[in-house]
Amino acid sequence: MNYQWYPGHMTKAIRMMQENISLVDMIIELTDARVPLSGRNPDIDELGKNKERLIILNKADLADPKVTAEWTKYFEDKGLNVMQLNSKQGKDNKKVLDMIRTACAAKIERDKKRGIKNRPIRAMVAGIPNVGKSTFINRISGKNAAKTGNKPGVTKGKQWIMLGKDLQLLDTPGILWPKFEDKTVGLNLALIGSMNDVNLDSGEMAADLIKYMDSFYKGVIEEKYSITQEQIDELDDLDRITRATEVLTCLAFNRKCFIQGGRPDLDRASNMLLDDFRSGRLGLISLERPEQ
Ligand SMILES: Nc1nc2c(ncn2[C@@H]2O[C@H](COP(=O)(O)OP(=O)(O)O)[C@@H](O)[C@H]2O)c(=O)[nH]1
Ligand SMILES: [Mg+2]
Repeated sequence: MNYQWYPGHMTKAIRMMQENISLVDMIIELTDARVPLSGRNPDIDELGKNKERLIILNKADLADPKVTAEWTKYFEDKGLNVMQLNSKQGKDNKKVLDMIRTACAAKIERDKKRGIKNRPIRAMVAGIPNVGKSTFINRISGKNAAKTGNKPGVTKGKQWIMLGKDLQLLDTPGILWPKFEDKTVGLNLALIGSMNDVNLDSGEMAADLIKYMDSFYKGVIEEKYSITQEQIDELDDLDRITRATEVLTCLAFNRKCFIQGGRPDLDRASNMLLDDFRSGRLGLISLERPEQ
């Protein structure tokens, strides 16, 4: 599969990031709780050295809570401030503000020693497209200050959002680019719906998802689509078809997805499965685990 991220975009994104980072004391980095590593660009470690850091495992409402707890420990062990969040809900605003102040505690102390008083902490939100940067900024600022949507915002100029009298947030998030060196990164981002679906093979993606589910969430798909062992046994030619086709065929039958001639519509079945996964209808599922 091919993912599009043009060098020109990347250069522009880096320049914007460098420019914005120089304005702030800290970086609030959002990643997707379902794919915390695929969903972040480790270059932020270099770009943001000398800055205070807070990692937010966003969309935690869609991730497997047990795995999210493991990730929290993983980042804590690296000495980073980390918390999980559902930005759509925004009920943890106070916790976020507390975490920001914790992350900046050492800096506030340094300021004090130098006799600098009441200088607000300046923060910037950063992350790859679709992790929820705009949604987060909207919720934390308590008003519709930043645009949400599936495209990076187009805000011009630098504006600061006041979060209490000691915190300022840059209204323009820093856009990072995914790091596609590992093949699974692209796949993971495609599965969570962060890549444009055009050019992506939904059958291939569904097969990968089924394989992953078989390993880590055994029986969940069969249960969700009422697929029985008898149903699978009834398929002729069983030794020629793969496990994914088997599952998708049953899913197509159970959901009455047929193409002309009454054959199962595996395309529609694949898309249905991907859709159900992305919207959380398969349950709370994480695609990456720290021990992997
Ligand atoms: N379920 C869930 N969806 C979220 C959360 N945060 C953002 N979203 C959704 O993710 C999509 C991308 O969000 P957006 O803020 O535009 O991402 P950005 O590209 O990083 O600015 C939108 O459809 C949001 O509604 C979250 O915590 N939970
Ligand atoms: Mg945005």
